[in-house]
Amino acid sequence: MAGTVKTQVCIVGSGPSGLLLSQMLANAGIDSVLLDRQDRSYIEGRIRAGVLEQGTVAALEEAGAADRLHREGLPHDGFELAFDGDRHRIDIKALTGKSVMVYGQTEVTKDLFNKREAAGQVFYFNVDNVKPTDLKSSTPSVHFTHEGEQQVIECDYIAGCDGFHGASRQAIPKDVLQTFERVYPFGWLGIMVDKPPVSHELIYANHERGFALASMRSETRSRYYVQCDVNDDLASWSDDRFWEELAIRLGPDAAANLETGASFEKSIAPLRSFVAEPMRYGNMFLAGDAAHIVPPTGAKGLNLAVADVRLLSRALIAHYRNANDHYIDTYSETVLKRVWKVERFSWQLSTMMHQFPENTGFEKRMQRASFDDIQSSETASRAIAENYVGLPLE
Ligand code: RFL
Ligand code: PHB
Repeated sequence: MAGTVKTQVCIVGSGPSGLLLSQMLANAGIDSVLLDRQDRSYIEGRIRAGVLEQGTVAALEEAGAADRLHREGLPHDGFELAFDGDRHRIDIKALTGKSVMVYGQTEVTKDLFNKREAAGQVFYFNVDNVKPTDLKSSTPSVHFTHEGEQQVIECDYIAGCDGFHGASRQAIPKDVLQTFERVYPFGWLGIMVDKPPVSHELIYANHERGFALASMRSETRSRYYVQCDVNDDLASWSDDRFWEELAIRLGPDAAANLETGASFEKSIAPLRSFVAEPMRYGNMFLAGDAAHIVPPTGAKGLNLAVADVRLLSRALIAHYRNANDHYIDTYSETVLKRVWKVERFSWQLSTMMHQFPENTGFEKRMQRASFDDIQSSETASRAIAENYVGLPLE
């Protein structure tokens, strides 16, 4: 199907941001077209986030895509911080009245795809050479190639939901776009294993050999991470080496319950903090990883993407329903205020919980003092808990 197609909103990127946006717009009677560089099975297979804030769950409920999440997700009322084997539980329920839900990004994406496909959403997969154009005009368009043919989507608005390596952010002129970045001098080696989790709650551990995280996807499937060199060869990380390292870093108390086995996924992810400003240029909006990246330490990436989409769908719905452009005009400013707070939290927790090669004894003692402060102060624990369960939308 080559040629020109018209729609109200052209959504570039069919990850969680793009899918949720299309669902929220469809619920309000607004048409969209979704395009992605990959295909559905590739997108569904990407193992990434695992912890959903209450606001994210609420957004999925509102979208009508939360039935399976409520059946299969694991509500968590707390998590642990560990420092050289000392453990401190952050009781997020007691401190904030809220909880979080453990449910994989793979499952969120599957649920949203199922809903969009059942509703007849127009998708273009495996597209190439994506180019958003005429962003300042009232008739912007997105050009791309699909199955060897040149294709154009003409629309009122473009939503750039195409992740960190996408084309949307690149379409903003260099003299307008400002970017802010910190690349961390290490990565996370993650594995998935079909064994019960070492603990029923997550454990974030700082050990002199490096960070470790014990997480899960279900009562029978665990997700574990250890800090590693970002250039490490995966082949040098046998399962045996991984289990040995994880046990040391979690400490003997936690490790006593560790059930090991053959991993079925193993990968290394870099850690980065990144923000692009502004998040609107003419009639194109950025949402999710297209505009910002957080290191995974606070479990914020997917949640931040969903918060963006909630604010973007509100803006577009107010425009189409009530001819009210207030939320369109304030989108970038409103979203960025929240983004920077979440960036701060993710950076702070990452800084406290990892071994940095350049750290001297001074920084190491600062890390320990931060942990001791959280352990002895309910106020300090509550500050962590409030960020972990998710800040208000605005
Ligand atoms: P995504 O998921 O990257 O989706 C973007 C989509 O855009 C497509 N695309 C293009 N399409 C058309 N044209 C182009 N030129 C395109 N370029 C790219 C891509 O194929 C893709 O389908 O962004 P989105 O939707 O904003 O969602 C963001 C989340 O995926 C992300 O924030 C989280 O996964 C981050 N993240 C984590 N977040 C958490 O909340 N908790 C976690 O535990 C967590 N762990 C992780 C993570 C991200 C990881 N990455 C990026 C490797 C672990 C890892 C390993
Ligand atoms: C995960 O389960 O993949 C996970 C959980 C919490 C994080 C990061 C990743 O902070």
